[in-house]
Amino acid sequence: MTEIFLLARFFFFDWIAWTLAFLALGIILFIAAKKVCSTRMELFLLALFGFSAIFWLLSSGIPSTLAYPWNLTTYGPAAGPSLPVANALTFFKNFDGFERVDDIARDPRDLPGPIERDYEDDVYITIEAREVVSDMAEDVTFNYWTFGGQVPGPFLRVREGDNVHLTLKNLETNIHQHSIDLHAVTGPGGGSAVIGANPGEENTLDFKALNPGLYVYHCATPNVANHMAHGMYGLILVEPKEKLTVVDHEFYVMQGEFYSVGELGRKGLQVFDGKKMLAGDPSYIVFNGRTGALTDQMQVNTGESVRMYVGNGGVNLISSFHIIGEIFDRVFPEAATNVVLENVQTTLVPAGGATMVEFTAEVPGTYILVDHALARLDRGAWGTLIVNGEENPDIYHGDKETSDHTH
Ligand SMILES: [Cu+2]
Repeated sequence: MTEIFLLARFFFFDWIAWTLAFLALGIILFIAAKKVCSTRMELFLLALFGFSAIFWLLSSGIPSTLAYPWNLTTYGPAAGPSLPVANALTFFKNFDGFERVDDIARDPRDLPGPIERDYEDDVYITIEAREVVSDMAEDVTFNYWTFGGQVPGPFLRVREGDNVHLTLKNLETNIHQHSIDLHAVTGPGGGSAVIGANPGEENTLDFKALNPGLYVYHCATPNVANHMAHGMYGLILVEPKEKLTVVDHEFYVMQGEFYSVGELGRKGLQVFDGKKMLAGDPSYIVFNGRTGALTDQMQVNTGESVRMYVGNGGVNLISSFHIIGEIFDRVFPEAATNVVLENVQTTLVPAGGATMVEFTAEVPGTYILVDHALARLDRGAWGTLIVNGEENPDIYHGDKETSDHTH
């Protein structure tokens, strides 16, 4: 309930408090004017004040919290990003019944290992669409829509040529229909045409993984951008028949944007802002679902090889992925498994796309993962990789103690 109280307080201060302040001022003026003016003059002054007050309140902007675009006019192939009023009301009515997730961030180490077999097989996967409540930052609460209760969704791993049987369960407690469009699928809607399920339902998609590579999957229920901006995306790796090289560490990182009516850092439950999303003006830009999600989970030793599977759920921004102080020995651009670039500083991760980067850790210390459009760091787009081991003065040396530059 604290979140709802904070939200109510937000509404109050954003608008109602101003109205009350003007009313109080009006009453004071009325009493003062009564003593010195004629009744006619007093009515005139009062009307003048009233009009000024209304003009001021309107011109300072209809309070953003009340300007929620219930009926936004848009020109996409389906409904725009306004949430139906009934859904918003159901949300508040059921607020205490929603699943609370302690940590919305998926651990970057949470991915299955390499596929050992060298033949095609049938693979059965079930994913639950779960609408939950969790924190974007301390006391900043979001209603996340997820695959599997965390952001990003589970890392799926199959082999080129596999027959995949994917079931989507939409929990009964959810409010919205959900679906999955996998960019690894050849067929209408990337599978969303047959897997979409209403709350309490489940549907299965069967597909053959024809093309190797690392692909984004995401919810494709209209308004698609809206569902993605609530956290509904993940990655599926279709390993090539020839296999990827074996590395010491694999990590799973996914960038995404969140759009709230409350500005950056505003505490309490946040209301989704469809207008900000259409304008491409996110409040939060984060790795793995929330600010500060990647801290000490990614630890490697000097001399060890690392591969990162990096995706971008968007929905608007292209990520300029970079690790401060580390050069990518190899990049598989746009996650194509048969193209390799060597010695890359920063690589693009398109909205709805992915990349794979590989490097060997050589010098111990803390390395910061960023979207090198660096203003985005302050909205949350950074994480850390920790390299442990002996100093390597042939490669990196200074007279001062090394320190990490997180500040
Ligand atoms: Cu959805």
